[in-house]
Parts: sequence; C-alpha cells; structure tokens
Amino acid sequence: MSADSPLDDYTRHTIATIVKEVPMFGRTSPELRFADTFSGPEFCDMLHAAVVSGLAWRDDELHLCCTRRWGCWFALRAVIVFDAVAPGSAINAAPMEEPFPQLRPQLSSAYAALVAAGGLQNWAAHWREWAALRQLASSLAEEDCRYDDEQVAYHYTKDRDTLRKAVEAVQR
Ligand code: B12
Repeated sequence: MSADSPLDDYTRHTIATIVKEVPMFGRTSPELRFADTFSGPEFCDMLHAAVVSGLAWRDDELHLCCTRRWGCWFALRAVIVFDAVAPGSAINAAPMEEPFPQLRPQLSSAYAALVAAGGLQNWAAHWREWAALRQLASSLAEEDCRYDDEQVAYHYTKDRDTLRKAVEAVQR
C-alpha cells in the first residue's frame, strides 16, 4: 500500500483483480479508469459518467451525485469499458430526475452560508459542514447510507490514524 492513499490502492487492486477474471467480451481487454486520477489521458469525470449511464442525478450546486435510494452517500470509484455491443437498455438509459427537489431551498441556503463562511477557499477547515450538507441532501433517501463517523472523518481529512483505528475496530 502506498503512503498516499491506502483506500485508493485497495480499490485499484480489488477492482483490477476482479476485472482480470471477467471473460473477454471482445477483441481487447476491458479498460479501467479510476476516480483517484485527477488529470491526464486516464482522467474520467465520474459525476458525468454516473449521469450518462443513468446511475445518478448530478447536483451542480453541491458537486455531488445523488439517488433516491442512497442519497449522496456513495462513492464513484471506477469506470470499466468493455469492447462489446451495448444492450439497448444501456444506450437508452433515461437521465435520472432530481430525487428530492423539495430540499432545494434548504440546500441552496445552506450552501450559500457555507460559501459565505469561506467553505470554498478553505475547504479542509470546513469539512464537517460539507459533510453535514451532504447529509442534508441525503436526508430523504430510502436507505440510510451515511458512512459512520470514522469513515466520514477519513474521507474528508485523509487522516491515516483515523483509518488505522477504523480498521483495527473491524478486526477486533
Ligand atoms: C477534483 C475533485 C475534488 C476537488 C474539487 C476542487 C477542484 N476544483 O479541484 C475537492 C478536493 C475540493 C473535492 C472535494 C470533495 N469531493 Co471530489 N472529486 C474530485 C474529482 C477527483 C475530479 C472532479 C473533476 O475534476 N471533474 C471534472 C470537471 C471537468 O468537471 P466539473 O464538474 O467541472 O468538476 C469540478 C467539480 O466537480 C468541482 N468539484 C468537485 N468536487 C467538489 C467539491 C466542492 C465542495 C466544490 C465546491 C466543487 C467540487 O471541481 C471540479 C474541478 O473544478 C472527482 C473524481 C473524478 N475522477 O471525477 C471527485 C468526486 C467528484 N468527489 C467526490 C467527493 C465525495 C468529494 C468529497 C465529499 C470528499 C471526499 N473525497 O469524499 C469532497 C466534498 C464534495 C462536496 N461537494 O461536499 C466524489 C463524489 C461522489 C458522489 N456521490 O457524488 C467523487 C466522484 C470521487 C469519488 N471517488 O466518488 N473533490
């Protein structure tokens, strides 16, 4: 595991291992794009991929994807491209509609308050408020998918001690 991000390393390793076991569909092996690539030819805009595949609705104010089932509490880790004829259901995927339009006024004012408080300039100092906004956007979801406190803290701060404690708690 690299010093940079053990979770991203784990994700890459696990998904690549699974994909290797998938029987070849076409002439070429499946292509993999991971969310932890920030630029260059391997970059893939995961929010856009989620929208065009019909997986989720993109909230252009919060910069998060959302579904009626999970709210915004899910990550988009990878896109796998197969060399195969896509089924009609995939080509004609209907764009998802905004799952909870009734939350928009509340979300917009919470977002504006966070921006006014410097949440964009110093994102890291305001991570708890960003997480609270994500929870507000997910508050009407069918399933409660909020990450537990340690997981939220790790995703938003990348603090390795937090990750270590969370892993130890699971292993105990
Ligand atoms: C860069 C990036 C960021 C940067 C954005 C700042 C910047 N301008 O560089 C920072 C570090 C702030 C960030 C923060 C977060 N991100 Co981010 N981020 C990305 C990443 C790697 C690329 C986005 C991108 O460049 N898109 C391409 C451009 C062309 O599209 P765009 O719509 O113009 O993109 C812009 C917006 O997306 C915007 N943006 C992205 N995140 C955020 C966050 C905030 C607060 C704001 C205001 C803007 C913003 O900045 C992008 C570049 O200017 C994607 C993964 C991916 N490969 O797509 C994850 C991704 C969008 N992030 C994600 C998440 C969850 C977060 C965080 C919650 C923390 C975290 N890592 O768990 C926070 C807070 C987000 C929030 N709204 O509360 C998830 C979204 C999942 C979902 N359900 O929608 C993604 C898909 C990663 C993943 N593995 O799942 N992120």
